[in-house]
Amino acid sequence: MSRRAWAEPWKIKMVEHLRMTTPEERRRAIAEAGYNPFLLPSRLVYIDLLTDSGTSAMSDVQWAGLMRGDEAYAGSENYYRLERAVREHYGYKHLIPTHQGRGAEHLLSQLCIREGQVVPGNMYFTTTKLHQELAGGKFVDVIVDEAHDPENEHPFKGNVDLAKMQKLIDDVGPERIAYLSLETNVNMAGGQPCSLENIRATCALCRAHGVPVFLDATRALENCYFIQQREPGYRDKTLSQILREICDQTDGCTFSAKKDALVNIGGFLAINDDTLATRARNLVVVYEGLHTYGGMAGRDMEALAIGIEESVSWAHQHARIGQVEYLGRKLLEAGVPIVRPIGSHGVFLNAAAFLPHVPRDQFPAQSLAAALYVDSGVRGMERGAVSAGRSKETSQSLYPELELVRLTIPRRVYTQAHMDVVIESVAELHRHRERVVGLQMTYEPEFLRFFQARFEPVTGDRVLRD
Ligand code: PLI
Repeated sequence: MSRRAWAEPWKIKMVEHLRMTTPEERRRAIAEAGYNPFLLPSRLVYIDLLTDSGTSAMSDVQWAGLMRGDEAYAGSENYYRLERAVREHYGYKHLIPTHQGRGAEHLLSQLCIREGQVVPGNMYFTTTKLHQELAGGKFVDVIVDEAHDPENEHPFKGNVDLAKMQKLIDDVGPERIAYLSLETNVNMAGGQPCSLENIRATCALCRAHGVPVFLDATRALENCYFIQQREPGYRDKTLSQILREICDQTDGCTFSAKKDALVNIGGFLAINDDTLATRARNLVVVYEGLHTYGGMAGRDMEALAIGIEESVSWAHQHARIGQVEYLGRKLLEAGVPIVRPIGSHGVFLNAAAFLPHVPRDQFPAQSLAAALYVDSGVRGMERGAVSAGRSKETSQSLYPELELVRLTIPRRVYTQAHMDVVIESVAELHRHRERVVGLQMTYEPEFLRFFQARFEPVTGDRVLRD
């Protein structure tokens, strides 16, 4: 333990004013939003912990980079700068830019999945799984069992269960497996990392059977920080070195630049295989844009290239993950049930344990997120049964073991005092948890229902009783 306190390796140059709201305004707003925080106007949100996606504060260097945008339709200078940054830090040979992560997922799924194939992964992610299904694939979960247990303190809950992966290969045959979709710092498990030992063993197993491995590198650097902190042998390595060790095991990656890379929009597909890259460059022009911008402006690519350089900084990740740990530790001290170990990009409230009086089919996590907004204007996100959606085969609603509210921390945006406000509100709600009322769904969209579904309280007209 260091003897001295530490702080963020930056200072604030510009501020954005927040609007305070009254409880009455918030009650009205959440009712109008169908008790879905995604449908709230952000001007009515005080502390916005909906997501860490696209919500980072860019640095002065990134803002200056926007002025160097070369807005050429073809062959923008910023594309080549981005290509160099991706090659240096992620190591892949070919870069195909996309407008954001799901654009890359779409391309990869269309290129590599054939009807009837299975796509194993270390827990599902909403958009990733949907694109796999739309391409005719079937997602199969091969994450370790510990990931499904919010109390389990395993340091690498993102790991692939090698026995599950081997069994899948034996059961369906390697030719029916499109690829392994390997997510670093598994979002839906609570921001839980994979160990390099496990990544190496998993990739070796796949290689031995000719199964390609594509990384979801969206939060790979946060994963690298955990490896550096927790895995023997990595203390003296840089995050960039660890990142290369991970990427070098794999055939390519999809990437949402809106997280690790500290920009508000962007993404890419990066691959090593020349033939696949040619096919990807052909497909990207159909859905995203020319292969040297893929939906991003030149200035976006410049900010992203700089963001990648900034994201490999240990001091940055130490402060970013340190802030999440601060929030998590204080909530644990207040007796609030959260996913442990504390993850990298947010603190995940265990809504099933938080609200034992709300049955699963009344969406405890959705109810808790709505009640938290009413209490303090803090916006979190449901990550439970609503997010899981329905089974592709049976159309029945899925009830994953994890029923969570994610309090996601944007990078370089909020202060420790903001975290204290969140802690007070969550702790107070927990002390008076019987006030929270369950919800029923009144509108369900066909795809990714959590974004736009609407709800109403099962009794009375309030999600948070007085
Ligand atoms: O939101 P996109 O399309 O840039 O990226 C999709 C995406 C892919 N993989 C992972 C692990 C994600 O977390 C992810 C997006 N996550 C969001 C929007 C989030 O709030 O976590």
